Amino acid sequence: MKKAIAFLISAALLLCGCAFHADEDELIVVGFSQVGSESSWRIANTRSMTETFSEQNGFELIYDDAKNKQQNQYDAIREFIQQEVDYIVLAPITETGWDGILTEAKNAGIPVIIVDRSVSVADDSLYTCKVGSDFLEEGAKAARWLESELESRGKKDVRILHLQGTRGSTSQLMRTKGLETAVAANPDWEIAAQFECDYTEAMGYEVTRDYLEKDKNINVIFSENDNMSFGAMRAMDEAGITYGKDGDVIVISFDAVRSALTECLKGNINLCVECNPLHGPRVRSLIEQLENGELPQKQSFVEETVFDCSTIKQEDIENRAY
Ligand code: GZL
Repeated sequence: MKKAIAFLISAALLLCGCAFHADEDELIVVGFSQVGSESSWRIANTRSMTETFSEQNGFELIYDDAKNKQQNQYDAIREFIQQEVDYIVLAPITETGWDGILTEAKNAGIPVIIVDRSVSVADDSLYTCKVGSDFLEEGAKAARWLESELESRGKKDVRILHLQGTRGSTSQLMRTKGLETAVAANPDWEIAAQFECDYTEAMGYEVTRDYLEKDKNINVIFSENDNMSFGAMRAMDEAGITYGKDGDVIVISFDAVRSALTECLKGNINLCVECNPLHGPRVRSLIEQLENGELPQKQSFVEETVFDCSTIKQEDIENRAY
């Protein structure tokens, strides 16, 4: 209840433009509901959050791994409310299904910060702010690169095997939209098949292996994260299909974790689209603004780039933090 009163005071002070500072000696208690540990990206994201919200930095972090189940995120948020945390940070597994639980957090007077993927709620006052990638731009970047790559090869028609991430997650919805928009604009492009592979290497492998048994006429693999790409590459190796810079199949991959950039440097992945997981400092900055009685931007995006196998250098990899 103490926290709720503090939040109401801060909200009131905020409305009259005053600053509200928690007791400087008290740790700021943050409840963080994480999706799971499905990918290299997620591991790096969790590390960034746990390293940032340390006691040394003035925080007490209560961390929950939802193991890719939304119900576990509901349970974690209710636990955070019971423990009267100062802030709830949610990395939502999918976009929908959050109105009820976020209303409970709002009624408890606990600010909610959305990180990474987004939520689709009827009332956006249910969360204070969100920080993540512009996933539609990521998808569009990949599509623009494919258009120019095909043009440089004097090739127009392609058949695309599309490996999708967790269905209904913002990253899947928007990367898919980026591709499908480009396919609609390029009549000679065909999506031969789309499969949900849940961002895991195992599913990327199994789905690609099974698909190639019945159809090897694929020119592009559009894989919505690096781990699924690694699985698809293993399946193509087994099927005797060449890929990458000098191969028959173009591989487009998202996240750009170090192991994928290494494959890109070797010429095995044609394009790595960066999706930066280092959200710890970004979320901390949002909390510090709120602690100082400021109201952060509702949505902040992360600057990201792409890596092309024909231009990537060793030092691009050495400078990477994940
Ligand atoms: C993107 C993130 C996605 C990554 C996957 O921000 O939500 O989830 O692309 C991860 O690697 O599993």
